Amino acid sequence: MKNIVLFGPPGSGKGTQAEVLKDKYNLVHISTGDVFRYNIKNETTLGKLAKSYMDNGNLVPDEVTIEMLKAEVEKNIKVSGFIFDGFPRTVSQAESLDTFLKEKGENISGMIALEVTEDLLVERLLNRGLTSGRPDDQDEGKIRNRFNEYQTKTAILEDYYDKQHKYYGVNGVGSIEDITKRISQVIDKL
Ligand code: B4P
Repeated sequence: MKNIVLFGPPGSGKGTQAEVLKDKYNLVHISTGDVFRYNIKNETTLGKLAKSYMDNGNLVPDEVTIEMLKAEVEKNIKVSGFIFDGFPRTVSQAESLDTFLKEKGENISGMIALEVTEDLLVERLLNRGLTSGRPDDQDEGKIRNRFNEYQTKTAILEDYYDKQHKYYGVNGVGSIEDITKRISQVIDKL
């Protein structure tokens, strides 16, 4: 199996690229952000809990997110691999994912990190906020808080995967097609 962690700060294009790559490589795309938003829309217990965190640009607590991720993987047995988009976002999530995959005789093939400057990210997210209806995209203060969460809890995961020789940085600025090509050059070698 090819199991890819698609990584990067908020708005770096993880979701955008995962949508293209899942078809190209026949992988199952799991976006924790999308699963949370689905639950919020349907007003489930999980959705009600996640909403207060997400609307303010905070991370949803690990214990909730990890269990949800495992359930999403279990729904898809006998596939050729996964693209994890927006997961892991903390060391605890990364460790849980490694343990969980190991129990299944699997592992992470590589982490592909999209690199984009913060000013461009703010511009992309505010732009999406004009049409997405997402409260976390409409307010620059909340967007900056998402970056703060990323810097304090998530960015460290680059070291986590680098130590396992699984870190691949990719320039995330340019056309969507060009970025897909850059990512594909990495995936093809995994
Ligand atoms: P997510 O839904 O994961 O998403 P994101 O960080 O907003 O964005 P992504 O990088 O996927 O960007 P996208 O392609 O959409 O997270 C939202 C929230 O969910 C978190 O803040 C947190 O509260 C919660 N959450 C999710 N996972 C969690 C976890 N594991 N633990 C705890 N909490 C969790 O692109 C953004 C915009 O840029 C789009 O408008 C797109 O069209 C545009 N764009 C993309 N590529 C472009 C390009 N090349 N050029 C120009 N524009 C581009």
